[in-house]
Amino acid sequence: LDAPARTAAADLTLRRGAGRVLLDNWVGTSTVPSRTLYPHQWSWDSAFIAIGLRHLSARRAQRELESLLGAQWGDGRVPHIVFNSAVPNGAYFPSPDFWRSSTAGAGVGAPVSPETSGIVQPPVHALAAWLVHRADPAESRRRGFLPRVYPRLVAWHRYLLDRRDLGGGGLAAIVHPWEPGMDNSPCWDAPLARVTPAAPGSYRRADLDHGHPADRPTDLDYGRYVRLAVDYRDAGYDDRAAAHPFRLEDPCMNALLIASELALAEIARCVGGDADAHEAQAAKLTDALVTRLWDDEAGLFRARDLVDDAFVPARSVAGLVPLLAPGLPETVVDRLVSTLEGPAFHADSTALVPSYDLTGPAFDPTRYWRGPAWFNTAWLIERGLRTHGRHVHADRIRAAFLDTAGASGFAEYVDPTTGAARGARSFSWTAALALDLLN
Ligand code: 9WN
Repeated sequence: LDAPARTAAADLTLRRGAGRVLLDNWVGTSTVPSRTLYPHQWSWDSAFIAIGLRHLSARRAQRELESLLGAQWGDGRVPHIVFNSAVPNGAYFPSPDFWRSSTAGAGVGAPVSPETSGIVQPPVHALAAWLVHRADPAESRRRGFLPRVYPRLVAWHRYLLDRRDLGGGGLAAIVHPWEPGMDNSPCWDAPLARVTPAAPGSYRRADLDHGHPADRPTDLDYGRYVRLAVDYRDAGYDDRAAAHPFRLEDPCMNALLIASELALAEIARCVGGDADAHEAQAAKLTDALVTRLWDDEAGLFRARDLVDDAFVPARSVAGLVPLLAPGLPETVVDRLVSTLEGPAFHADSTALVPSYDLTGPAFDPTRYWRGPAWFNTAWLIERGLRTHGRHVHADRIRAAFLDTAGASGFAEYVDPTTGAARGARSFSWTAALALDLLN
């Protein structure tokens, strides 16, 4: 099927709307994901935002990444949230007084300021830095952008490859459901069932001030998220000391690490680094990804639970994101494309990619990462399809993305069967990635 044609007028309206969202959500040195729900700086959001922002202002896009990397910890981790001290404590939960990074994380090099969370998110940053550089190489050189960010990005990847190789197989592990950026994915149901939830009265969910309860994770999920975060904090955020009762290898996280290692190779060529070493690392990661996470029977990558060394049963969009890796065997690419076109991930009505198997037992079209279609994963899959020359399919996803992003008011996510908006509106990465696809 060919993608439906979009008109120049529709593109112009979308471009203006997307630009407006990014201008409105800019707070001086970074962009909030949403003015209401997420009033601080988020790690992978900032990377996606920079990828769109580069088309409006390369300088701003550089600052977006620099401000995030400015909050990097001594052990190399890039925190998943960098808190804005001007925002009232109760505006988002968990807040700085929960994470206590500057004190609890001091042993592993958390900065004295700003306050941050103690966990991480997927490493889209080197890819973003390279794309930002390419948007305006002269401005990038003038500001010394690449030489400034390169050592930080290298340290960030080293953290993931060393401290987070909890399975010993060469992949980076996640230790909290907030880390893969897909908080309540059914992939985490079984591993989370082992976690005793924190007492309901011990914290207050600020997200429900803005988000509809049916669109957000449940209280039971939150109790478990809180328990895992408190225990990590109480172990000083030290990966050598923490028990990590929740530890998994996630395919999306590792696919992004591969794409970012390849971007680091490009950056290394500009700054006199060792490009070959980054390419070799990407090849090694690709092998490990296929060896450890490819499920040939299911036709997609799966998360591996390191507690029982087994695949989790749920099939999620994270298992399709490895299309981004250029070094995948062709047979794997063919299978991934078939899965993408099959009944589990192709919603005929909208051509959007759901976050979880449409035919799966946990499918819920409105609840967050349990079914809704998200724009960042669509952008990654679109890019992955192009990486492997599957342009017709990529065109279809691009068209569905652009139509739905505009019609939904740049929603955080949408019902994959109807395209109806869910979650926050004027959501930054939806606007940023729309802008990127328009360029
Ligand atoms: C927890 C900011 C973030 C995204 C995540 C998304 C959501 C936070 C939340 O919002 O997570 O980090 O409060 O639910 O799941 O991918 O980075 O947009």
